[in-house]
Amino acid sequence: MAEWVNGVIRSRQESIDSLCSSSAKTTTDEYSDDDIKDEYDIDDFAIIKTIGTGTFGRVLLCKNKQTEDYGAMKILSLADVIRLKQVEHVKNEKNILQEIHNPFIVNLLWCNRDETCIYMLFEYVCGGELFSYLRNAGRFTTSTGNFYSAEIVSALEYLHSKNIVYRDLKPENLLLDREGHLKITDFGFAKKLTDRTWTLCGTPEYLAPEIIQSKGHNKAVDWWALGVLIYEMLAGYPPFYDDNPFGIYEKILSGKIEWAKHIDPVAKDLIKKLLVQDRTKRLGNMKSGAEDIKRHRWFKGIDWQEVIQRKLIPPIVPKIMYDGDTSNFDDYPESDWRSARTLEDSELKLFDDF
Ligand code: ISQ
Repeated sequence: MAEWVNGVIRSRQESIDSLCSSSAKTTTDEYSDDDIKDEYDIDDFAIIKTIGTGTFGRVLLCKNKQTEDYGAMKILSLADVIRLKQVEHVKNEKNILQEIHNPFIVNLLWCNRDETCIYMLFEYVCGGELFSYLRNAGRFTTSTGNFYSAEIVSALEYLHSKNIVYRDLKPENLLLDREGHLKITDFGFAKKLTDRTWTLCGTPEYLAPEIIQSKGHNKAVDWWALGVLIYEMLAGYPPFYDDNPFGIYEKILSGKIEWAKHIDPVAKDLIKKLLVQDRTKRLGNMKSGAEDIKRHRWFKGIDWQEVIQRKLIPPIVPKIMYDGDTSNFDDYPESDWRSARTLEDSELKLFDDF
């Protein structure tokens, strides 16, 4: 249940699929393409504990029995992926994760499937979700919000430079590493945009408005979500809220924002420019792209080269007592993921290229 207590608490939000229409490498990178290995077997890993669950899978802390390295293993039941019509999304997720290397995005190390499940091995990001820190703090100070939003802008700019739209920005999908830097997880809704420049090659007189307007518009959804996230970090609750999802949609579409008293005026100016209904006028989505956001006064004093090199000083440093410490994650009931149904050959075909 999503619930507000004194306007501050809400439960974790499940991502929804109902609104989805379709199915620079840096010096701080620790991994290369060679690290995405395919020679492991799931039995090479000792499963330790569930650290996250979703509608069709779970994330488990695991340990490589040979190297003793920890990892986060995301396991998805193929039968559930089919039942919930997520086949295309899961393929997108894998293809996109294999293409990207960025200090603020969780690193995929290995991926495989058998007749029952998909297995994705990630580096273990031990600090837990930004969501938990935000709920514990109530709201963040201006400088804390400024740090996280700078790292997110840097990550989104990187994704957009690769024509990838993330589409699921929220505090639940942002993890803190052991130093306190952000890592974006969960690319289940991310989408690689197809090159539509050719569509404008037709005879201009005959082009439909949606063809002219759709050029590049998809990236704008991430900049809107950034506006929501900055608001939520500074207020402690999101700008559009109702007990009922349709009430939320109405508020989003109303164009009205109720401003929490203590939101910094400079942050408020940026949020207003991100939460613009007309996507062609939304900051981040105009001809200078992310530059317009990076040049906003809210980021005055931010050296963007230092951001990407993870040189900004994190405002929160997670408490980690030992390697493989899971105390920054919630406890979840354990279940036997090995009992997932084996697929029929006809169903397995859907995952041929996985
Ligand atoms: C890495 N570390 C902790 C949790 C995770 C959840 C999803 C993907 C990767 C992760």
